[in-house]
Amino acid sequence: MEGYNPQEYNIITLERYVLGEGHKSPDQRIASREFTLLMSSLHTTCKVIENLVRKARLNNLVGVAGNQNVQGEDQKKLDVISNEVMVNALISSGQSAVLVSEEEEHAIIVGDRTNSAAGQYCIVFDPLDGSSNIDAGVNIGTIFGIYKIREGSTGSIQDVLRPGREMIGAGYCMYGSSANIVLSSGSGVHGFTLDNSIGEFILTHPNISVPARGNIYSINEGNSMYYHEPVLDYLNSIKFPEPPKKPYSARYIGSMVADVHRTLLYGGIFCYPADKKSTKGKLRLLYEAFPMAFLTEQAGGIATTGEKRVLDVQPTSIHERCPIFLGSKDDVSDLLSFFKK
Ligand code: AHM
Ligand code: MG
Repeated sequence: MEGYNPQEYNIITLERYVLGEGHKSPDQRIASREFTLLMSSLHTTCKVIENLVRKARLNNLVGVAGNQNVQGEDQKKLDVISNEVMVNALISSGQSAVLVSEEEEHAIIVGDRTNSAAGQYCIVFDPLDGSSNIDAGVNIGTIFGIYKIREGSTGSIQDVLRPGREMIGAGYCMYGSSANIVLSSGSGVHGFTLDNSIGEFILTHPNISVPARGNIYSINEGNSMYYHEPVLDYLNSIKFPEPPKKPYSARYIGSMVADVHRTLLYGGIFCYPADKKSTKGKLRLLYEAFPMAFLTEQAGGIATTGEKRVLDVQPTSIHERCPIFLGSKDDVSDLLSFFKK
């Protein structure tokens, strides 16, 4: 048939992708009906949150909720509602054992709350990251990481106080000009775009690979007066390079999801360092740094604290913070050379 390309009609939805991956995988932790159900509840959650975000201004969902979270930060109405949506969806999926949310002071042990058998997965998440950008309609996102419950456990905080390298999957959904889910269950990183007309996430970015070198740096330079020497020296090296090298461009949105998304696609480096004011940095280890480090490594990049691989950090509490530098292999290696001096 003229003008007919069968490939154009071979649409891979997120559901189909997860089912296919499960069937292919020798890894029993993801090759199961249970994992598929969990992923399905996660991506439905993202659709619900995306809908709330799009209509926030119209439905009077902008502004603060009047509470603070455990970090002492003002919660926005959308932070609170997104958390509610996500906790409910994950509990009712029947697949979760432990939930850790940025918006919940304590870990939720699902078996205790529901009096029913818990599932096998522990999900750590930031339901709506980039709170300072919500009211301006700038890109924000949901971040999640997944651990399989430890052998013999029925769900306890120890199931999530584990290094990020033990995660079996991680991802984020960015609510921007389109909604994009980017995820990995340990075999590369794949991106899906929501087609609102059919209500499905469609595979649009298979096998995302972060370029080995970029020309963009992303950091809140307003904090420069607090930075330690290695970070200052590195920044100088990319802003005032020896000719014929050209200086790097600065891009900083202030939503980790959006800044990391750009870094994965275009390359370069994203940084939230520890400094003289924030001695452990700002970003949370379990549900911000680990998932993004997992994705970066799966895409062929590096994620470091400056001292060690992010995924090797041993968490001691669920809301702890961690410095992070992630992105292109060559760019992050250059940064690390300043830490070694
Ligand atoms: P949040 O979880 O309260 O939204 O804070 C996390 C956000 C990240 O998305 C972003 O990378 C960072 O905070 C920006 O912080 P700053 O405004 O200090 O640059
Ligand atoms: Mg956050």
